Amino acid sequence: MMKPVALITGASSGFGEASARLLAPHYRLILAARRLERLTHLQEELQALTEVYPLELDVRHQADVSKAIDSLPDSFSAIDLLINNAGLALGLEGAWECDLEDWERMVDTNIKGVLYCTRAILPQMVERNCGYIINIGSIAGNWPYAGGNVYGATKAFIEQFSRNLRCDLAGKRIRVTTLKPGMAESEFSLVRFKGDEERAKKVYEGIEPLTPEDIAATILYLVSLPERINVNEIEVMPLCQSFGRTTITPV
Ligand code: NDP
Ligand code: 8X3
Repeated sequence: MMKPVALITGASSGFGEASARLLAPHYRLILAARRLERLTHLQEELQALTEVYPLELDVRHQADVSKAIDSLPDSFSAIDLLINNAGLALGLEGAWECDLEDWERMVDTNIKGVLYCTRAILPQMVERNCGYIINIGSIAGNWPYAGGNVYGATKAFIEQFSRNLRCDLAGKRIRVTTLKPGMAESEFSLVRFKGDEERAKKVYEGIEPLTPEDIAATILYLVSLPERINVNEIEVMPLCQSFGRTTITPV
């Protein structure tokens, strides 16, 4: 029997790349991101394990997303698992001083990108009455922190969108999960701090953050569960991370 097909957005780095490696024995893979060269390297690495289709895609562009999904080769056109993982945080400044373009990029990628991919793929899942969508949220969608302003809000959107998807999909054999990771070391901070390697490294100094492989293992766990189980939300932190008290600051 042919292996099912998984589409992973943001597969050129971090969680997406690690998930491609762990899912390769179980799925044929469509690996999407803007950096095609990285995807083709991953294809070479994984080709002994599975068929890989590298897809150069910017999830912010609806027409491109829709065209890419419509033009998949026949053997990849029925998608069983969609991992909406592509995303980013930009900056950590207060809301009054941060760059409006950063806010727009986060909304375009973390919200609109997820909407475009989901809307392009969901009809065929509904038609076949099977499928699984894993949306990568964040603890930042639950727990506010200074400088998390729009990033955290985009991830809160993901959580509620996923819940509402479940309502729309009631009675269908399509599962939806929000996976909410805590601090994990990937290219996330390098992107957030716009290439400032030193600042990015400092985020993880002296602590043991999650690794991309930890999140990939959580995804493998989710997809291994019997189809009758829908995990609505799963929040994962490194042991060193916990909750802060609310702050009281003299004004
Ligand atoms: P990385 O920066 O390592 O990976 C991000 C991935 O997203 C890259 O493959 C990048 O590929 C892709 N991407 C970014 N913008 C676009 C775009 N416009 N179109 C297509 N692909 C895009 O970060 P992580 O692996 O850590 O992040 C993955 C997800 O997990 C994100 O949604 C992030 O918000 C979330 N997250 C991360 C946490 C962390 O602490 N690391 C914690 C909680 C959630 P390319 O640049 O090639 O397009
Ligand atoms: C990434 C986790 O806490 O850096 O989503 O925002 S955090």
